[in-house]
Amino acid sequence: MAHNIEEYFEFAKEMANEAGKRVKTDFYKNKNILVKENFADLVTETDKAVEDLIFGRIKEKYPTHKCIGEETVSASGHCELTDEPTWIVDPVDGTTNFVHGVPHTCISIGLTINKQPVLGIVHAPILGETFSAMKGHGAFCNETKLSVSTINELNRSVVILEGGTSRVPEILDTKIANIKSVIGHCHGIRCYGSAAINMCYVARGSHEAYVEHGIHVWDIAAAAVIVQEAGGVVCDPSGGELDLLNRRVLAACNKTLAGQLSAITTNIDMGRD
Ligand code: LIP
Repeated sequence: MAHNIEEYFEFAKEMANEAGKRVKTDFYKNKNILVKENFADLVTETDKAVEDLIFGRIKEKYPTHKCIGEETVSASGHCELTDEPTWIVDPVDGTTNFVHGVPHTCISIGLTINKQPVLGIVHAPILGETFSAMKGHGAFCNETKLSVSTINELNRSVVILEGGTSRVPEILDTKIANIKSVIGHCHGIRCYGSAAINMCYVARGSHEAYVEHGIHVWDIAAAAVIVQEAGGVVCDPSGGELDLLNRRVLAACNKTLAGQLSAITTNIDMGRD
C-alpha cells in the first residue's frame, strides 16, 4: 500500500501543536504526580491526557494504524512493533523536568512503517522549539535546517549522558563508571532529562553525542529520524545496529565519534520494551 508520508507529517505536526498547548498550560499549574516503576519514575495527569488526545486523533483519521504510547504500554504491559504503520508517542518526554518546572520537556511523535522510523516531531512548547524530520527531506528546528557537528574526535566534544530512572545499585555503578570514563575523554558532559531533546541537540550540532541505557522506544523513535536526517548516526551503544525496543541508544554526529564512545563505555542490558 502506498503511504502519503507528507500527509502523515503535516498531521503529526498538527497533533504536536495541539498537545503542546495542553503541556504548556499545565506546565505552570500544580501537578498531580504518580509513580510508575519506582519513586523516581514519574507520571502526571497531563501525560495521560495528552496521550489520549493524540491517540484519539490517530484512531479517528487512520483507524487501521497501530499506536504505541508510554502511558498505554505502562497500563497494559504490552508493546509490540509490527510492519504496520505505527505511531510511537511519548506525550511528555522529560516528565521529571515537567514536574519540577524545568523547561526541557517535549511531545515526541514518531511513525514507523515496516519497523523503520519515517518521520519524527519533537515539540518543546516551553522552549518554543519544534524539531522535525521526514525521511529523505532533512531535519529542521522550527524553520532552520539542522546539521550535525563535523567534529570527529571525542577530546573536542560535548557528550550528553543521563542518570535515568533505574535505582538498581549495579546499574548505577556502571552508569557512574561510564560517566567517569567519558568525562576523562571529552570537553564536558551535559544532561537535559529528555532523550528526545538530547537527540535533537546532537542533530542541531551543539553536542557531538548522546548515550543512554534505560530509555524506551517512545523516547527515541521520533528523534532517531531527526538525527539521521541531520547527517548523524543512531546505533546501539555497543556500536551495533539500533534495536528500537532494546532500551538503549547512542546518537552521534558521525560513526568515528560513535565508535570512540562505544570503545570507552560499558553496555548495560536493560531488558526489552
Ligand atoms: C525520560 C527520558 C530520559 C531519561 C529519563 C526518562 P520520560 O523519559 O527521556 O532520557 O533519562 O529517566 O526515562 O519518562 O520523561 O518520558
